[in-house]
Amino acid sequence: MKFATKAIHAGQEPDPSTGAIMTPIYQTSTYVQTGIGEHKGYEYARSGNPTRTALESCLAELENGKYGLSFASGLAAENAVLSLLNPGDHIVSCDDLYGGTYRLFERIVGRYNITTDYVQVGDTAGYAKAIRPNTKMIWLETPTNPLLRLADIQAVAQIAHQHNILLVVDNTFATPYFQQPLELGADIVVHSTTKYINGHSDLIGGAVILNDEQVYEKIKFHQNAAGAVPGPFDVWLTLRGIKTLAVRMRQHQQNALAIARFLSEHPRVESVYYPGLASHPDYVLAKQQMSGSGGMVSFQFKGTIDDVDTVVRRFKVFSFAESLGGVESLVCHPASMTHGSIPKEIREARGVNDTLLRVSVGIEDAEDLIADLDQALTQDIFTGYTAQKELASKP
Ligand code: P1T
Repeated sequence: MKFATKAIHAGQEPDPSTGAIMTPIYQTSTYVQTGIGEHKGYEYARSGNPTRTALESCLAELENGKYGLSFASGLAAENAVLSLLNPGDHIVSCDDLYGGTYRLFERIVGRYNITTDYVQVGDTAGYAKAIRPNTKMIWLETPTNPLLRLADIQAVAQIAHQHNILLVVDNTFATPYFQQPLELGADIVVHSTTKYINGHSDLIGGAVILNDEQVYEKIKFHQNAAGAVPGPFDVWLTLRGIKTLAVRMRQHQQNALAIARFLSEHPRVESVYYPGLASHPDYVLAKQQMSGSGGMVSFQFKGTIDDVDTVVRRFKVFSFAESLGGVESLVCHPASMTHGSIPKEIREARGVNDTLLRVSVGIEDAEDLIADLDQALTQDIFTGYTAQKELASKP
C-alpha cells in the first residue's frame, strides 16, 4: 500500500463489536478479567489500550517498521530510547538539535554518568572520529532544529553498524512522508507527534518506531514501567490527524518553498535556511535521502534583537509561538524559546543567535502568508536600523 492509503487505514479495522468505522476512544483505566490470568489481551491501561494499539500499528507502518510505541510527549519517547543505556555509556549526537533534547542529554541522562559529544551535523567522518569504546548510540536529528541542516543517514548508519552502535534518528521535521530513516539503515526512529504527525496543535505526544524485537521489548518495558503513556483521547486525535498527513505535508512544502524564495530576495533577510533551495549546503543530500524538503524555514534577520521583537509583534496571520507542524503558521525565536535551554555561548557557536527566526509554514494561502511576512519585516520603525536605509543602499 502507498503512504496516503496507509495513513488512513493502517492499524484501523472497523470496531469488531459495532462496525464503527472509526477506532473508538477506549476511555478506561482497567479491563475486567474473567479469572486469574484470563483476559482479552488488555489488563491495565498503562500497559495497553486498544486506541493506542491502533496508533502504534499505524505509525509502525508509516515508517516501514515492525514495531511502534507511543508516549505522552516527544521527550518521553526520547527518554524511553535513552533507557537502553547504562551509566558509563557514551552518546554521539549532532551539534544542531532541539534544545529540549540537548537538555535531556545534559541534565537528565548526564546525571547518570551518560555523556554526550556533539559533532557538526554534516560531518560524516566526525561521527566516526567521536566514537569511543563506550559509545552505545549515535543520535541524529535531520533536518535539524532550527538550522535545517542534514546528516547523511545512510553513511552514518554504516559507521554505527561497523561499531555495533545503535543509530537513532529524530524524524520529527521530515515526517515519514518525506523521509524514512529505517529504510536508510537507522535502527530507531523517534517523533514528537505533537508536530506534523498530529498536525493540529492540540496535543503533546511522542513515538518510537523500530524493527528489532529485543530492543522493542526493552523500550516497551520502559513505557509500562516508567509510565509516560498518552491518554486515549490524545491518541485518537493523533490517529485522526494522521489521516491527512500526506495532503498536509504536500501543502506545507509548497508554501514553505514559496516563502523560502520570498525571504531569499528580501532586503531585511541576511540568509535563509531551507533544504529545498538550491543555495542550501545540503540541497543534494536532501534530494537523495528525502522525497521533499518539508515545511520549516529559518532565516537570519538583518537588525538588532529589538528589531526582531518589533517584527514578531507585528504578525497578523502568523502567530509568535513555540512548536511547529500545525496547520497554522508560527514564528519562533529559537534563542529565547525552543533553544533557550542551551547555554548562550554554545548556542551561538552553533549558529543559533539572537536574530535567527524560525517559521513553521502552515497550510493557509501562501499569498496571505507572504503578505504578512512582508508587512512585518519591512515597516520602517526599527531601532537604529531602518528598512529605508537598507533599501536606499541597494542599487
Ligand atoms: O515537545 P515534545 O512533544 O516533547 O517533543 C520534543 C521534540 C523532539 N524532537 C524535536 C525535533 C522537536 O522539535 C521537539 C519539540 N520541539 C519544539 C517544541 C519546537 O518548537 O521546536
